[in-house]
Amino acid sequence: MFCFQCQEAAKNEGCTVKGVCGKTTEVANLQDLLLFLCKGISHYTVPLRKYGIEIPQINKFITDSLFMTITNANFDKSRFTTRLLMAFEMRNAARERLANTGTDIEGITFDGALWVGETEVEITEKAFEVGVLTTKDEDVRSLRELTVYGLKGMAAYAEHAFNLGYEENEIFAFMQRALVATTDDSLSVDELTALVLETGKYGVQVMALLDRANTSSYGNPEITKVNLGVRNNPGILISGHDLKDMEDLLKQTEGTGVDVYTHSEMLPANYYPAFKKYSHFVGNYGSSWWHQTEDFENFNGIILFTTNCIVPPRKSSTYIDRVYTTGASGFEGFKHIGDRKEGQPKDFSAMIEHAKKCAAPKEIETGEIVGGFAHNQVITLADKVIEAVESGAIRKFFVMGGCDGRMNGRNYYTEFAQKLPGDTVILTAGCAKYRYNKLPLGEINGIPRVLDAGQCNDSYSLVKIALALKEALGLTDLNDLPIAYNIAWYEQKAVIVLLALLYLGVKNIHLGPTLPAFLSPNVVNVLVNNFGISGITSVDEDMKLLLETVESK
Ligand code: SF4
Ligand code: SF3
Repeated sequence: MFCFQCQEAAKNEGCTVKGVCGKTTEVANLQDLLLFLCKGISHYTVPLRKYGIEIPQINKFITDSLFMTITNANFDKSRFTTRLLMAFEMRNAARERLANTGTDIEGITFDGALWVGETEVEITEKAFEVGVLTTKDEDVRSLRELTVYGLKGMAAYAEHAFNLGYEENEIFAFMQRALVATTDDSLSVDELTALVLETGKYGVQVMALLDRANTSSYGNPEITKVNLGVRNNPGILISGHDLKDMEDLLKQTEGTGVDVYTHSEMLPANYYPAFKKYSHFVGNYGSSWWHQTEDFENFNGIILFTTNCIVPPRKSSTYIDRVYTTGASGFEGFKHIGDRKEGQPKDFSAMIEHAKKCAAPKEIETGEIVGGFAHNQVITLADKVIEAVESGAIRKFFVMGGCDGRMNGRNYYTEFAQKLPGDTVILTAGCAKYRYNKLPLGEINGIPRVLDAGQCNDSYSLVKIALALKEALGLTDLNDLPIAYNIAWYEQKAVIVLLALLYLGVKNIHLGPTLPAFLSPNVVNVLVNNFGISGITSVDEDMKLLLETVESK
């Protein structure tokens, strides 16, 4: 195996024996092969579109498959094996459709469009031939992988939107066209760089789509005090990003005596009017994803993963039989809840019965946190915010969204938030917020100093807020706003968020805690020269630099 797609890549170079995340060599190889076959299928679906032929099952299959290979989403070998077999079927169907158009399919020679393997040995051997390192030129490899990781993030967001009945063929078409482009040896470095930026363009489009899907289905997030304490009933702790699962779960648990709590990235579900109305929806329990081993022990009840991030449990963990996965997530040893049947809600009944037999959660903290500052809510507060900026009460905004992770160096973000002067405001989205969202950072004229817009995909909200501020302050360039970007990344959804920001022309982003291992030195140079991207240094140095950049404006 070789994998360097996330911030935990071993030695910041790549995992070669077993993933730091816990992914086994076997699963890593199966994921490589699945991606290879998705590229192969796309070699047929891209030309099919020239005939106006769209195959919805394939669009869904490729989207789900990309999503399943995101860091910490799915560790279950059998799910990938089944998918490889499905991939062969999908590919055959697409090939046949293309042949029926009269196209000469013999001209399609990409190996992933042709290869069929049946035995485990064949699969294992093939995986060595199709992984990341088969692209020898490190710059080409870097740009190809940057694109693929962006596509994985895009796929995750497209999937959540799809679950709510929102989809755009243009996004599926781009994903497949870009997959094919990553197999094209004739593309120059400049062309691949353009592809990376185009990925960012579709990143904006998919986040806008998901925002529409979420807000049309559940209302606009509103300022909410989220309870951190517990009640005395058995509970279900729901984690991940999928709001449709949240809806189905709340409906099915109503009146059963089972309470619902959010964990990690599901916290923003508390901000939606459609969910807030349920009296058995108690609040948020615990912290960001990597604290789960401890949080799940303490919770005592059922845990439901709707997406990443899963931490493989220790052998001694007592919660293993209380965990369920659904959607793209999976882990051998956890129970999996299958997809919804056409037009029906997902069936959580067995899990709810199981929950009834569990003890109530142990209280690990009390109090509240405030969130719900997505674009619609902030824009209704616009006058107050603009007045604070114009009077100097707010000197600067710091976008500190993104991911959280286990690395010790991430204390940087807590310290940074603590040391920020009192006339600055943090704008956040994603699980990075857990590094500072429980600190007593106070308010400015009634505006909290940490404004949480929601999940990582709600970074789109932060962009909408920035655009509205630009307009209100009569500026022409987003980069003239008093906003600094100090973003933390971990997995591939952060990659699509980053590419979306670059596409929108945001400059001088600080990215940490380390720069991605998949960026070659030359690609880093392109990002530095064209976008002013830089890594983080020390809290004090970065603070000085980022505060100065504003003052000079
Ligand atoms: Fe390593 Fe990250 Fe890949 Fe897991 S996802 S194998 S930690 S680089
Ligand atoms: Fe977090 Fe996994 Fe990235 Fe969605 S839940 S931001 S790390």
